[in-house]
Amino acid sequence: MPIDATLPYDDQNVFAKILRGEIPNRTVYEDEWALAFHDINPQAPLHVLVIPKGAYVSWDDFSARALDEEIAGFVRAVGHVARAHDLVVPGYRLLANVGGHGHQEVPHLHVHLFGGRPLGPMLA
Ligand code: IU
Repeated sequence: MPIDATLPYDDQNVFAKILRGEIPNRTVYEDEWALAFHDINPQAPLHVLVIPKGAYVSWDDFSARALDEEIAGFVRAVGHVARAHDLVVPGYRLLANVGGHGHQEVPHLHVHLFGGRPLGPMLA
C-alpha cells in the first residue's frame, strides 16, 4: 500500500531496520551519508536502492530538512553507484516515488537505480 508521505518519520520502517543492521541486505555501496543495496524484487538486471542515512520520508522532506552536506553526500553516492557499475555510457534510470500518487511503499527516502538493459520510454 502506498504511504502518506506527510506523516512523521516511522523508525520501524524496513529501511530504518536495514540501516540499523536489524535486517540483512545486499550492500553495493556505503559511506557516511548513504547506503546502496540490491532491491529484493528487481525490475531490471541491476536494480539498486540508494537511501540517505538520515531519517527522511520523502524527497521533499529531505530537500526541506537535510543539511547541504547530507544532500551532497547522498547525490554523490547515487553517482558513485552508477559509475561503479559502468552504467554511464550505456545509461540508466533514476526514480523516486513519493506518497500516494507516486506509489511510495517504504516511508524512508529512496532512489531506485535501474540499469543493465534498454529501459524503454518512461511510463508515467
Ligand atoms: P517504493 O518506491 O516505495 O514503491 O519501492 C519500495 C522498494 O523497496 C520496492 O522496489 C521493493 O521491492 C523494495 N524492498 C526491498 O528492497 N526490501 C524490502 O525489504 C522491502 C522492499 I519491504
